[in-house]
Amino acid sequence: MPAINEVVDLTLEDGVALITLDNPPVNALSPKLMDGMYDAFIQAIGDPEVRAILLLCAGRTFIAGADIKALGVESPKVDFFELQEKIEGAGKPVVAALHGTCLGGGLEVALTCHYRIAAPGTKLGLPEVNLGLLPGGGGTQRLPRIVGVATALDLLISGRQVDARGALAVGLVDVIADTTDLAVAAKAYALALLAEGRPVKRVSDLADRIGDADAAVFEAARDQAERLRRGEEAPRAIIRCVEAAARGDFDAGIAVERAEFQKLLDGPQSAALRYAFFAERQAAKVAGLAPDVQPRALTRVGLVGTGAIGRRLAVALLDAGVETALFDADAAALDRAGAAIDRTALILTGSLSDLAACDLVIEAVADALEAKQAILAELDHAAPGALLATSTARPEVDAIADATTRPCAVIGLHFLSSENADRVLEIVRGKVTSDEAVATALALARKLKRVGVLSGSGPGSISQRTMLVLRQQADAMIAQGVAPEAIERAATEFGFPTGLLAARTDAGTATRTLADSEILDRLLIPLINEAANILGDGIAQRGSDIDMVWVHGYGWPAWRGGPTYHADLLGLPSVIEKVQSFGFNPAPRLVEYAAAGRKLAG
Ligand code: T1G
Repeated sequence: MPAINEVVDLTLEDGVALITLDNPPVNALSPKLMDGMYDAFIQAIGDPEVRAILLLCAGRTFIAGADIKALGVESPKVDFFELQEKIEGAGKPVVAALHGTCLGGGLEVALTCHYRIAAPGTKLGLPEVNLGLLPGGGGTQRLPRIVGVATALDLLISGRQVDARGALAVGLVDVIADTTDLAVAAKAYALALLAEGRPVKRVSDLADRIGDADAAVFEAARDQAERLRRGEEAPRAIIRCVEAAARGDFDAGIAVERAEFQKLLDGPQSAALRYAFFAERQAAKVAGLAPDVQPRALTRVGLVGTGAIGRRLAVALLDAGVETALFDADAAALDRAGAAIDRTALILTGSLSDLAACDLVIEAVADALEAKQAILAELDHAAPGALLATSTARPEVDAIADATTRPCAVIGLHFLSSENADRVLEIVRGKVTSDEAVATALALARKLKRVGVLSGSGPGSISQRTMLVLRQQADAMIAQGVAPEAIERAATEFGFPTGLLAARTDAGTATRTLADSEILDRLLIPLINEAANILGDGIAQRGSDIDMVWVHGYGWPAWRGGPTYHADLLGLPSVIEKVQSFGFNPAPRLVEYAAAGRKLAG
């Protein structure tokens, strides 16, 4: 049998048609992949030699979802539902062989197959809600029919993944492969199904699990949506789709799902969340890094300082599987930290020389320049082969690096950890910090499941300069008689988590009332202007990096993209007018991009 196209192959072995997809890096459902799948299924279904069909993927994972870049931009010749009807309607068993992360449209395709076999370690999920969407390929109708309404709502609203065993337990997969070669196991499974004369099993025909929901289940789902995703539209749309599924008419449910999906796809929240998806990944791309630079292995990391940051870091590193040594000269403090961290793998030491074997040593001592310079100078000698990092939130990375004989080996690691969002690691590059140190810091971010964002050191990092402006604006309004609670309310209405500005308690009585929109302008417009200054100063590589610091460091609602994304939505000329109305000088980058019609987010 010939290859169908460059991403879909069709072969025949012992009466089993193998449809193999190969669309790196994650076998995303691009239009070409979908068109190729459709042609392959037409051929395999129509071929009398073919007694069963196997759908499997080459590379690191089964289909990880629709091609997010193509959504709303490029459509396949064949409608996704037409492809699904072809698969599910096949008169011969269709088996999906799953591995890696079977997500979104990938799981929806798998659910239209009649049987599913998964390699151990496979993860499955419908994470569309993270993109401001819902499973637009029948997922809201088929998932409840397998796992029941309550479990389906939880999976759809949280967007979480289940592992192969969990999927087996709830019926999402039928069997877990017991060999490392999934294709061999899947083919054997298909042949066994034929030998046993097992019928085709259509998920859309299942009905006994969707009757198990009463109004309380949907009410609980609405509460979960409000708690987990305040202000987001997708969770409520998902609930409406699952309510349609619970009514039992599959085709009517699909019609509801299609309409709700399109509305979300056309809406502003999904556009922002898809922007944020790629912005997160773009941040890890550092221009100018030597192409052959290798990060350190991060086998063992040393920590100096047993305060809150040191303890939090020790736990994060140990949980990421990194051998961790914690130093404090004060034995009692070390014991207290050891007891609080309570991880047997943690190495506690009172001698800096024990850190000599570390790839990286991070100082997390009190936030005073002299103390940081002193400890880095000692580490310079105690751990001569290690990269050195200062966890300062202050703009003195260069001054700290100069306390050592090898400033190129020194980098700043700012673990933004507000209680609202702590998924960003701001990597502050000193004037002479080496590419190796930057690459290692990015690798550390990945290991700690944080978004690594590179910031120059200058008069302040991305987070320091922008947060400072925001606080100054809040303080100025309070000084003019605006109630702190009013500022807090406007910020939370916008979507910030509560406590962002930690309203000051020493404010006098409120004598001035401003509309929420005015408060927001006074908070956000100067912040945007400072972001444009940061870009102009070369402290941030791109606007979307600044957005990631705010979304994952301070809880800017991801469904609003971030400061520079927001500026583009407002329109840069309008932003400039407001900047001037507040008495600020518009950043040159803002003026330049407005004149050129360019996007600040980049
Ligand atoms: N579309 C396009 N590109 C994607 C992609 C996708 N779905 N997923 C990943 N990539 C790119 C990513 O940008 C990066 O590119 C590279 O692949 C590696 O990704 C109809 C509408 C699969 C768990 O939401 O969760 O299906 O930077 O760095 O850490 O109902 O990617 O190398 O150029 O993240 O190993 C639903 C999203 C889509 C899954 C792998 N699916 N992806 O994580 O690698 S909507 C998702 C992920 C949908 C249907 C609906 C993760 C991953 P580059 P990576 P990773």
